[in-house]
Amino acid sequence: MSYLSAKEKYAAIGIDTEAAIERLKNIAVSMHCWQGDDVGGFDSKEALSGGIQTTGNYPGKATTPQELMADMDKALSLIPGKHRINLHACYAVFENGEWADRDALAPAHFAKWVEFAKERGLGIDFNPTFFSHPKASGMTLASADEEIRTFWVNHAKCCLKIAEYFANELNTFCTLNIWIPDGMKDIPADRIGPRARLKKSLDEIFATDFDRSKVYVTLESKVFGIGVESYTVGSAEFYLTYAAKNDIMPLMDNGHYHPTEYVSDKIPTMLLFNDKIALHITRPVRWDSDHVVLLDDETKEMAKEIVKNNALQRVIMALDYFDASINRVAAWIVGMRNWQKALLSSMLTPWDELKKLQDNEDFTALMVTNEALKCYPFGEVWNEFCNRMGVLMDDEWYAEIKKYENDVLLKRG
Ligand code: RNT
Ligand code: ZN
Repeated sequence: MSYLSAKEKYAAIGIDTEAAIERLKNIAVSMHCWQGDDVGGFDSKEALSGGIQTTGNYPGKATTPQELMADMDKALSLIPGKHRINLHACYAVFENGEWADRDALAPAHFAKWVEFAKERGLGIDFNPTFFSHPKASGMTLASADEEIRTFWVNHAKCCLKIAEYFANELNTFCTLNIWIPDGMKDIPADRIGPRARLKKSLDEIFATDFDRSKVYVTLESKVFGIGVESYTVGSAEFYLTYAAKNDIMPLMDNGHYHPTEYVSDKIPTMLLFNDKIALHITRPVRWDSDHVVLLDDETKEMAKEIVKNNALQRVIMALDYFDASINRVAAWIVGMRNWQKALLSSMLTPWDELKKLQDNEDFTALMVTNEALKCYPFGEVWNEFCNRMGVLMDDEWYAEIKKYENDVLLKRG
């Protein structure tokens, strides 16, 4: 089937494929830099900590800022559209032998990233890094040790400044996402104490002056991590309540809930009570495993709740996964393209019609129609989109990556 006949088929059910293609062109997704080096960063040789883990040792990992930037460039060249990049504080680029600890990071340490983003017309999103650091062996913002807690409060304050710098330099907002690994392996004696300290730390951080129209602060909750299985300070209700009371944006990572809970079901609720929300799009396999995003049912359901509810301007979309067992550049491309496909697939769905069936309680027709739609020629529209955006098709781009692997990645020491 050609694009033209696909276009006709969709037109017959009231869907304008041209409008969908136009809409998709303007959607920027934030691509996380940490897929490129297994969440390593450049500011220390510390092992990854904080209860998150990459597994695998596929060759060719980026080990310098230059390599990471080259790999991101390669990935972006095979992803249709203009996007954003997402950095962590541990990706500071130090020059001429200088180094700064996390509580002394400054905009200058990210000048190379601004240069990179400016040249390519990308926005930057940012994350303080509360892990992989000697002072993060226990709790961070919730620490009972006042010196440690203050160190991390200061880190977050530095990051607010850096986020503002990104926004000013790049003329677009900067999302600043706070996720801390604080929790306990075993049953806590005191659950409220650490949460009270986290609340206090957040209050101190947000008491600093920053431009909320440019820096969108988001808070990411979690249910558990490796080594912190029994208790997580920054739980869902903790951050939801804090965010609601302090005019801050909640961020939902779809790996951070009990396995029978779905973020697709949470999105519509959150949209009723928040101007904007943020997502970390990932693929949890049995746990918060951070597998590469596929075009699976839950990914499509999440996209549906954004597109159908006309919330593309209200949901900040970032990817978050780290797979070290496959080609890391391919991992970016697969995940980014799949999220775009999920959005497109929702744009090609006659939601008004389906909603009517639901409201009329015509559940048989709803099921039949939904199933029939699954065989519509969505792939033709996706290919047309890739074609118009000047990027290779799904069955073409991997050859480019294989070549890059042989020419570049495998030559890395
Ligand atoms: C960890 C969170 C967090 C991290 C990144 C590296 O469980 O999902 O978003 O993955 O900040
Ligand atoms: Zn996340």
